[in-house]
Amino acid sequence: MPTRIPVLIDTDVDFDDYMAMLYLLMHPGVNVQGITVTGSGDVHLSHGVRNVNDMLLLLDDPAIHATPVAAGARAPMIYSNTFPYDARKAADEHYEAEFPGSNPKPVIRDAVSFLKDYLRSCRQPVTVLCIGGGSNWGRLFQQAGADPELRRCCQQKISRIVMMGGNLLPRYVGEERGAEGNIQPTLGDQPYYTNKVAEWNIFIDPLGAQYIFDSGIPITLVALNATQQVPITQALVEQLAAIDNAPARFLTQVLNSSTIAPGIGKYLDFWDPLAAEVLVDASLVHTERFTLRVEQQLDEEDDHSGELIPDTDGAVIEVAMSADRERVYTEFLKVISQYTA
Ligand SMILES: [Ca+2]
Repeated sequence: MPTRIPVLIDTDVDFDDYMAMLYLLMHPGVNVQGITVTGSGDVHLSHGVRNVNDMLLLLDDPAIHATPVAAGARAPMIYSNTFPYDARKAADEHYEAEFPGSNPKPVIRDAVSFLKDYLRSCRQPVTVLCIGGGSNWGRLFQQAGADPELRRCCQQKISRIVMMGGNLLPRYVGEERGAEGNIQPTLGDQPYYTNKVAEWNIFIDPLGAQYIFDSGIPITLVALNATQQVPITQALVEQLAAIDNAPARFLTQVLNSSTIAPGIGKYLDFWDPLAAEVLVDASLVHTERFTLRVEQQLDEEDDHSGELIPDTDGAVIEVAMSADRERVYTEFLKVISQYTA
């Protein structure tokens, strides 16, 4: 039997994080080694940790129930931007969807220490799925900057980071391939942030993202340029609803919740699950290599913080610019429907 890909997931436990996490936990070619939670993204930290632990019970496998879950950052590395209150409340309450029970296993209190211990002791290189912004891994790479042994360990033990985040603006890659930021559409008629150029994961913690970019580890960035080609459609929700297992029922409840359903077919993309699928099968997207830096300067009047800027001195990043939509849907449904514990 071929070896399964060892994966570490870092999540902010948004609705689409459940799609990504369950996809990887159910994938026969993947072995999830640990899940770190950030409280600087959508969910609040303690709720996020509890929700991930309880989500593990959806899978009928004691080994999966015991997957280590570690609590990470409570705040970004820079600034204090947050997701909207309503989005955070919905995430805390796991979109009104039901878990089978309460997972009693203890929570690991320090995600960065957990990750360092894991990397130092693991025998096989691991792939990192970063779907909650850069606040946890950014802090680890900040420490690695002052610790050559840790930096070497990271470079030897992490084969790739697949990160959902960012967008390359039309002014850099042309109107047809460009993607605008996604801060304003989420804020509706209360645009209390002026930023029109960034994507949420990078906007929340531009410094964390920059530390990840500068880690020296190969990075695939699953950007809005690719995810906007794969909307979450009503047809997909219906196909998911037709699958008879606990994870599919949970995901259907999430997508049908009053907090999510109005966005189906409109502004909700296959953000995090696309990144999870790309981790397993890179041919689902077309990537191009850019050298990029993350704009750090926050300007309250016309904010560009979190903008990805092509810069010859920047970090080399493989950016997903387009996606094979039909294959993305098909592959997702296949893994969810064919799961056996
Ligand atoms: Ca997320």
